[in-house]
Amino acid sequence: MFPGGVAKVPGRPEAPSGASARTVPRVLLVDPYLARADPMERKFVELYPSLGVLTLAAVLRARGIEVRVTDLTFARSTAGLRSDIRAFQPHVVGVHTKTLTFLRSLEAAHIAREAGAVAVAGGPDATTRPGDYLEGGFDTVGSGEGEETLAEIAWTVASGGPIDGVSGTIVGKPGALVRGPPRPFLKDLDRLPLPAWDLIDLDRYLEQWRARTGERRMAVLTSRGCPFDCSWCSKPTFGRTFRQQSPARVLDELRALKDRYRVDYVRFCDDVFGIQRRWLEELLDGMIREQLGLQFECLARVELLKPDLLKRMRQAGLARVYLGVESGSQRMLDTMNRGTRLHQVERAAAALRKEGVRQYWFLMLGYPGETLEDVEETLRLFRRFSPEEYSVSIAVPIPGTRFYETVKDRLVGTAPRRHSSGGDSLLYIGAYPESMYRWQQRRFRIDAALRRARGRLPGSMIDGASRTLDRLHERVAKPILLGSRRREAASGPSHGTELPLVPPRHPPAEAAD
Ligand code: B12
Ligand code: SF4
Repeated sequence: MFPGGVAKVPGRPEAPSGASARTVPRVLLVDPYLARADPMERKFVELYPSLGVLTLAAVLRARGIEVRVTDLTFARSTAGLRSDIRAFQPHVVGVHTKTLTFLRSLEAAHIAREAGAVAVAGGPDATTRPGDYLEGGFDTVGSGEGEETLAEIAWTVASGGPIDGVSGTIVGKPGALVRGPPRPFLKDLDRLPLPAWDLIDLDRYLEQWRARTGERRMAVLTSRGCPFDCSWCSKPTFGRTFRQQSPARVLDELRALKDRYRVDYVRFCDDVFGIQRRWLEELLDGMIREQLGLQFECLARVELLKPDLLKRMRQAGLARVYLGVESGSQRMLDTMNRGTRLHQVERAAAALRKEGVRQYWFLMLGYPGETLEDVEETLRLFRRFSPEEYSVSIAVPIPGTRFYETVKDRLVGTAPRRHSSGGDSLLYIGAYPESMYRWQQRRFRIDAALRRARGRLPGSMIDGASRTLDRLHERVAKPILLGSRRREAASGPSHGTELPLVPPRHPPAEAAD
């Protein structure tokens, strides 16, 4: 079992010299995401700094802890981490983890421990599978919401105390994990200081956005958690809780971004933005009243986007909405426990079009129970509304979700492209072979390209091409691909237990722009 106190970890140097009850802790926070390592991200760059890291840093600083951040996002390698640790001599190195960055997180732990620091993993991936991080070299995992936990770890380490037993931590190894007492969620998000934007090169992020889009874009979070319960969704950090900041606190943050960093476009990163209508109206009124002149985008649920509300959102600067449409089949929406009705999708899509707001649809293929007729319904819906942008991903079973539980005995092969963003492989034995889903993805792409040509080509030509594509699907592709399922069944696909890669919740796999 993990022995606890810093200096007792075998094979590691003593805690940084002079640690005592009065020592001010030094914490280095690391975001190990390296954009260059992800081909998908390189292609469709969607770069924002991690708000988790920036909020943790701000809270630690407010507690009198010395904090620095090593953000590898624009780095060429992890070399900078070594030099930062050498220069700062932190007591604690806290690493923000996502599935995508697993191996680089372990490397960071190794570098931290070599330098005598305590390596702490936190964030969505370490919270989901703490054992892998502990086995991979971390001293402890700060599970779930991290502000209080990391502050307590920092003070404990700096004073030479043992860290096993700190609330919210997990130590040990797979099969023998030892959890500290549970850490209650923060009650009042308004008490969080503004994110520590000054600790990273924020201008680098803003400038890459300006070069791409003409706007200085930044991410803002107004709430934590989501009360809905879609069966494929993983919510490792905040679960089904829902807490939000007051509209006044959000306005403070928007004003600060505008005044200090000349931000003119905001992405609200909430799981679902504007869950409570009155709250949203208050925020929108504030944005209009204060003439912030910001444009914004958000992820919303279709049933919340009533036409009158949308008008107000537009006035306040709404430029783009991400919609989890997922399927054009009501039966599939119900199977996913999505909680939305098709007529709500149609109403929201039509209202967005009317208001001139760009819509980005998330669509999902391959969810258990889906038939080819369901896919046709999704394609028909997609054709009717031709969203400006979209992604069609193949459903990814994420551990901890009901979807994963349904298919966990049928996981297949190994997750391809370990370092890419995922969502384009079938990771379990589904109703059809992976090639069928890939072909279906292509149909959506071709169709979207045809619709984009509207205005340049006669409508009849576009509709004709669509029909030809459908015939090609029915008469050629479908029989061949269904045949390949029979061949696969005969030869027996290889089973595996590799952890599936990331979920299909985010752009930008196939933006149709
Ligand atoms: C906004 C967002 C994005 C934005 C911005 C990303 C960014 N740089 O932060 C965009 C759209 C660019 C994006 C991209 C991706 N995202 Co994203 N994203 C989110 C989202 C919706 C909010 C993130 C956020 O700001 N949370 C709020 C902060 C406060 O929470 P937090 O980061 O989890 O941090 C808290 C705790 O985790 C903990 N903590 C965090 N770090 C540490 C470190 C230590 C040491 C400790 C003790 C604690 C601790 O304390 C923090 C404060 O309480 C989350 C879902 C969610 N609700 O969290 C998904 C989520 C983080 N994204 C996810 C994924 C998969 C991705 C992509 C890989 C998608 C893709 N296919 O391309 C990319 C990765 C890009 C990248 N740079 O890493 C997954 C991660 C799952 C996993 N196990 O890895 C999540 C959880 C969504 C989900 N349910 O699947 N994402
Ligand atoms: S998919 Fe969106 S709405 Fe559904 S549970 Fe997850 S975060 Fe909530």
